[in-house]
Amino acid sequence: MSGATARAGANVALVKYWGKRDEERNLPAVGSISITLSDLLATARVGMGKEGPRFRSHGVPVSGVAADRMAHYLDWIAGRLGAGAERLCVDVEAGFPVGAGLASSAAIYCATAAASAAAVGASIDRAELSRLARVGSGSAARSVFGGWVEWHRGTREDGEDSGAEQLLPVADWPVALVVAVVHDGPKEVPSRDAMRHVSRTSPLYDGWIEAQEEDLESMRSAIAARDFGAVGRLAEENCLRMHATTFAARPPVFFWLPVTLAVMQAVRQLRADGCEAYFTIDAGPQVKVLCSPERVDRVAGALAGIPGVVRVLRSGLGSGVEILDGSVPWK
Ligand code: 2P0
Repeated sequence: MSGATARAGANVALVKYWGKRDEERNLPAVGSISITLSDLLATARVGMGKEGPRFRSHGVPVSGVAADRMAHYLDWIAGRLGAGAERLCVDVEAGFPVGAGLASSAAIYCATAAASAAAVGASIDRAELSRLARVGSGSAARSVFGGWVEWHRGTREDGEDSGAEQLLPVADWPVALVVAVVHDGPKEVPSRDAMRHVSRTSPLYDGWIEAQEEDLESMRSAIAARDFGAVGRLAEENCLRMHATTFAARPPVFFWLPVTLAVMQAVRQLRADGCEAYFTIDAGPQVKVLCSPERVDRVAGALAGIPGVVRVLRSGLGSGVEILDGSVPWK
């Protein structure tokens, strides 16, 4: 059986993707800007076979909605890559909690897209790969690239202008991220469902869309200027605005736990004490804290001491998806 293996890192958005303009093609209602991580990695091995489960995790068959979603995607990408007759299957391994608000779907779908392209011998570049990964999970479009990344909203109906590009490679500005894991289980509401519900029912959603372009512009400038304080402040504001849309939904969606707020307060206290660090939170209760590599130990130590913090993860910035083995014209 021929096949290929790819590895991708999760990414964390500093200006968030929240809402879609097309659910089938995963076209976002807004652009977003993220950093790709080096230490929260997922590996996907894609093979071809007439029988057997389409989706395994660490060798164990996955069932239910997640399996149906992956099978649908594998059929779609095989068709797009001109290998429609092939029945693709995938085995993924994530080195961090899945479905817990740690962007596992970004890493998994990005690695699956890259391994699929390599397995069928498709000759595509990273920009094309980003658009293919996007259809699996929107945020996967960003994990194709390393360092600092922007995913463009695009305006075309076919989505051909909605992919990611690199703003800065890792070496140009290597920041660090500390994750306070405050809840170990799967999250209550998948982000896909929450996004749909919020965009349909929250009276604050229109304001979110309206403010996004300015945040994107300010974030691009802050990154270009390597202005850490501006990046951090914008990231916190954008995150809080996204969560405000969820609180205002009918019925409301709460991703936070009490300890989520305790971590946010600890980050503000660190700043008051002269340790520059900024938080962001995605569709779950975990808090991700941006700081410089020199401050990781101090930040991690402070977060680990907060009652209710289960674990602290540390990561640098990664260099984007890579093929580990397979016969690959993929570049
Ligand atoms: C982000 N999130 O920009 C935002 C912030 C969650 C909060 O991207 O439906 O799993 O697969 O496109 O990519 C999570 O959404 O959603 C996400 P789908 P995805 O990181």
